[in-house]
Amino acid sequence: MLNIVLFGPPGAGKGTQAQLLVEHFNLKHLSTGDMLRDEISRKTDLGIQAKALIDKGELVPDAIVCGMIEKILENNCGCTGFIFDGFPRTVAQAVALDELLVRFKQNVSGMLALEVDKQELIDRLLERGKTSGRADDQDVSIIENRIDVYNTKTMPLIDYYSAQQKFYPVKGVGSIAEISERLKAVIEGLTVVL
Ligand code: B4P
Repeated sequence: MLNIVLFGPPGAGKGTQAQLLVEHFNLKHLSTGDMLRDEISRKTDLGIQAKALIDKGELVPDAIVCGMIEKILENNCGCTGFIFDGFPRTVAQAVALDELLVRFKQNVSGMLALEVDKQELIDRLLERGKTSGRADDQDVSIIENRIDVYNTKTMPLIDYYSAQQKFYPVKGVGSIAEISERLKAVIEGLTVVL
């Protein structure tokens, strides 16, 4: 199985690229952001709790997102692999993911990190905010908080996956098609060594 962690700051293009990669490699797309927004739209207890945090640009507690991922993995053991989009976002989540995958005799094949500078991230998210209806995309101070949270809580994952020789930085600026080709080339290299 091919298990890809698609990594990067808010606005790096994770969701955009994941859509293209799942089709190309026939993988299952797991976006914790999409799952949380689904809970919010259904006004579940979890969604109400998550909305208060997401609207401020803060992370949702590890236990909540890890529980959601565990349920999906249990129900999809037969598929060819996963693209994890926006998960893990903390070292605790990465440890939990490794432990979960071991239970299914799997591991993370590689962590592909999209690299985009801060001003480009802000411009992309504000642009999306004009049409997405996402409160967290409409205010520069909330976007900046999301980037700060990424720098303090999520960036340490680069060391975590580097220590496992699974960290692959990818330039995240250019056309969507160009970036997709860069990611595919890295993933095709991974399948050779699997
Ligand atoms: P996410 O849904 O993961 O939101 P995101 O970080 O903004 O990434 P997204 O995938 O939406 O954006 P993308 O980079 O594709 O999370 C939302 C919130 O949920 C988090 O802030 C957090 O509160 C919570 N959450 C989610 N997962 C969690 C976890 N594991 N633990 C705790 N909390 C969690 O793209 C952005 C925009 O850029 C798009 O509009 C796209 O059109 C544009 N774009 C993409 N590629 C481009 C390119 N090459 N050129 C120009 N524009 C491009």
